[in-house]
Amino acid sequence: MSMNITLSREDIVRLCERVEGAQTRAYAIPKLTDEYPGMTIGDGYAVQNELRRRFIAKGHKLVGWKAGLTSKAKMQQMGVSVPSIGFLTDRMARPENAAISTSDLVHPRVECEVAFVMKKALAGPGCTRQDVLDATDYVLPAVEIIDSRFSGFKFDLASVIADNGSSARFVGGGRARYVDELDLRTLGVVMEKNGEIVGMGASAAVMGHPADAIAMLVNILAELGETLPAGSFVMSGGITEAVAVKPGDSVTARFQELGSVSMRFV
Ligand code: 0L1
Ligand code: MG
Repeated sequence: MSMNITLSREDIVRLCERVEGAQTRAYAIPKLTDEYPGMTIGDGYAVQNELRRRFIAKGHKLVGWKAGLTSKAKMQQMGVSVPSIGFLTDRMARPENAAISTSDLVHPRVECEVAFVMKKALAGPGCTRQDVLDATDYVLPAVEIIDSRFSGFKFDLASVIADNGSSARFVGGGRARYVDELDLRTLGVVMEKNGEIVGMGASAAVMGHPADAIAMLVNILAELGETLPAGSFVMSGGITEAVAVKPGDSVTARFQELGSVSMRFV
């Protein structure tokens, strides 16, 4: 993946302010490539890095990272062909069974994901599935609430990366397990909304093995000059398509071996 940056520093700051405004005040904006059709993936990460720098300067704490667009279902749903990464902060975390406000979100969708908590730091390039498994403290089930800030969820890869991979909220819970007790490729997952099944899949949908998505994430971090610290919370990517939610909906993600995670939207 080329991290070539073509935008000027002024344009990066301008686009970052545009994304930050849309995220913090919950309104939709046109995809950034409408104005900057030549935007590259490297430009997208330059905007995302500036956003991370600003949030941290305001006191938000970086707690981990997420891999996005890692399943065939997701890539088809969104019309893209390369995975992406985004950062996670303490402000995005919600407890299990939380009532999650939608008034500060544009058009939220939920995804079932396997989350990894690291006991050792990892650095790319060349990070492998085995490196990830050796560095993992435990895995747990999670639901990611994504919220593209782009009108109609219409975007391209450079825009979605600039929008921090549509990251908005996340809920971890269920039962934490050690990776050597599980076959992480074959975990079944069922997503229920208001008691009805709205999605199901197996964890192999995420790049063949969720730990491969974490290795990919570590290797992208290396291209950005970053490493994954010990203690990080890392989401490996949606196993099924993302499902839209609105106030009044309750969602339960049931994972084989890992228990379930529930929340409701208000
Ligand atoms: O976590 C994800 O896979 C989200 C990636 C961004 C695409 C979207 O907003 O659906
Ligand atoms: Mg996701």
